[in-house]
Amino acid sequence: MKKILTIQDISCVGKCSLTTALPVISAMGIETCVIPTAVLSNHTAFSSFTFRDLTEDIPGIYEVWKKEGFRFGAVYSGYLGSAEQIGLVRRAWQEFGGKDALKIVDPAMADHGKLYTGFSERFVSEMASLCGQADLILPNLTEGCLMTGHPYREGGGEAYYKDLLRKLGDLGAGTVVMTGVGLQEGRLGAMTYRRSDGSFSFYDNEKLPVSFHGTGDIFASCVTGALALGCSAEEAAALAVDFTLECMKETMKDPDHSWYGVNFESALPWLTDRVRGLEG
Ligand code: PXL
Repeated sequence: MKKILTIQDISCVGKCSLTTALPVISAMGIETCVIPTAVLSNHTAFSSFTFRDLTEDIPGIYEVWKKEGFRFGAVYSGYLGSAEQIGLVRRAWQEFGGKDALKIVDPAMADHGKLYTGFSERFVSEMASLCGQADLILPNLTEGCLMTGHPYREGGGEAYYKDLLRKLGDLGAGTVVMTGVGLQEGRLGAMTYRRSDGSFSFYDNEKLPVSFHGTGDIFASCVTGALALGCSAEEAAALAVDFTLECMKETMKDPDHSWYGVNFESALPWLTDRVRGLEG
């Protein structure tokens, strides 16, 4: 069985970060080990929240894991609890990812043109440096612009996105996958850029006239799972676009759906079937 490590917060209510990554990646048949970066009562899009930073607990966990000799096929980091944790992600790569382990970073610090509560300019530049050392990064438009200085524009065309992804590649990351890219009316998808050969690929699907919190984490978890199963970045991005859409469709079936996260639970059987298809 494949085994990955994911490093992100646990928001007790809100369906994001670990409460998304664990079920989604597990449903793909992959053992999902975790380092919780912080414990929050709920994610920060609610009007109030508690936040316990777990930075101090992580080195102790690493010491035990070193003694136990744990190793992971991929390390996927998301929302971090402090700037110091950026260094702890690097340590996890070195200490628990063998030489072939994939380093996957979702910079998870901003959306809709602004930083999430609690993140600073300094954090952005340190995150850009972490992204520069990763094999694959999963920034959204806002994070991509903040890390490169690219002007933020919703609805920019193909040339705009290609420029942005090239700049993100120039940070040093091997592959850039950006979700939420719409190049045509009524369509939404993901653009992938490989720095090694300068190639781009784009996959889209139907765009629903709604937006839900937490879809970025659904997308990133699904990409991570697919990569761990041996898919290319392009295949992983396409599967994740389709799965994210499936989650949103399931959410919209319920007129009383919550605003804070999608109904991924009802879409997990769909994902499991698609993964079986990959193996077949
Ligand atoms: O979905 C990204 C995310 C993760 N973790 C926490 C958040 C957010 C977005 O708001 O607040 C705690």
